[in-house]
Amino acid sequence: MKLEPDYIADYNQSQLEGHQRKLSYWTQEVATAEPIIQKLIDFQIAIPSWALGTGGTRFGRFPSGGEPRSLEEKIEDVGLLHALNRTSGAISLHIPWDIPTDADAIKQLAAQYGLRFDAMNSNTFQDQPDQALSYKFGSLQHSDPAVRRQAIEHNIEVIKHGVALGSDALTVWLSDGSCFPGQLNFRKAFDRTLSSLEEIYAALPDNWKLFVEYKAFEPNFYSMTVGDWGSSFLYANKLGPKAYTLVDLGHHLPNANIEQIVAILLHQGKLGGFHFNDSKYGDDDLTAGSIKPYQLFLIFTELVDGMDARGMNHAKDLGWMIDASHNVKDPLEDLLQSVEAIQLAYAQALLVDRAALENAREANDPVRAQEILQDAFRTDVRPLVAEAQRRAGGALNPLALYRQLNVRQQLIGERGAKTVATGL
Ligand code: RM4
Ligand code: MN
Ligand code: MN
Repeated sequence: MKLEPDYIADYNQSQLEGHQRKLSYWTQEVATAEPIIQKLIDFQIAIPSWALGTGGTRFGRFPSGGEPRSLEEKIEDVGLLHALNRTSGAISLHIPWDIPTDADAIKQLAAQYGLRFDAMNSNTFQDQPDQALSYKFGSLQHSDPAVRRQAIEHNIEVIKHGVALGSDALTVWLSDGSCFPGQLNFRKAFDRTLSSLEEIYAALPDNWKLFVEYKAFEPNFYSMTVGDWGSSFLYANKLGPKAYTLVDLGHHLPNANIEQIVAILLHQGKLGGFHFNDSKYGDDDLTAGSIKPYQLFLIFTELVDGMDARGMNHAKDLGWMIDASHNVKDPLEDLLQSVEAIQLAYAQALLVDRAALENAREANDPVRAQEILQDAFRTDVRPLVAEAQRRAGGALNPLALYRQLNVRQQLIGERGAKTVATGL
């Protein structure tokens, strides 16, 4: 399904008066409104190819139809999101779930929707039907060099697919670890993983980055070989300047101070990418901002501050991606909500009075510091986000228009009620 530009223009026209009323406060009263709108226009968040279908748990999955049946249809779905919000201009592929058979054709199709290819993701956490050796006891850490070789070769294959598509990063998330005390020699697992990663690193093109993603638990529940930001940072440092840590919000132990982790990684020049989602308990992969919006804001406050301190480009110098699962929501609606939550947190972080905050800190005034942060967090920045989307050619309210157009019903009509997308 392709959105006719008229739909968006007509919809925006119908909402314009109310929107302009809310926006006028900003344009008249807030000096930073224009630069914030521009930053929002530039900011793009990649959509993972595995998040376009219905997710599930090990107990069940409840698809509601119209899921994309192929990579082409996944690109079409991301194109649809991007047409609505003009903020989802990239897609991230997981191999082998989404192998492009004709890379040129896929690249062209994506370009028609204004999409580029974000980081490529390898998969050595599942066994594939045609695979010679099993990853049951790990991949890059495995005791058998032949298994490690197979996993290394897979990652190199993923890089090649990415090169053909114009991507420039590889994300390695490993499920390697152990389920029981005594099962694994931690030192050997570390050394083997490092030397496997070194071989993958050596295969990276010059302009590529390697993102080492960490996760505290699951599917291994006693130890994870890349279990926390410290381990990831260690691997990234040992690998070299093209290697970075990737933070996935759901991959920490409960109550971890993620904003502090982000601040230190950025300060050390080793934060490379970000996976957005939200959680109450573990790697719940819920809609970004649905559970802890204040935490998301605090993280963005550190991101903006840390990137500015290093003179980084907010839109381009870190890899931004959503990594969520949609168990009871329409996946496309869920993604629209996540993107919006990220935009809102970003806009609020841009509003923080940095100079005043720094003064409060130097004066050891926690009351004032809290006031400054919460002043930004409690500001309704939705008119700024809507205006950025409108100026970029998107809808003032992407989710409302999605519903008004009955997109899911149309997709079910085109693709059927029982289609199943590849992914988790
Ligand atoms: C993992 C991790 C990875 C993602 C897989 C599907 O928990 O978040 O980034 O590729 O799930
Ligand atoms: Mn992730
Ligand atoms: Mn995850």
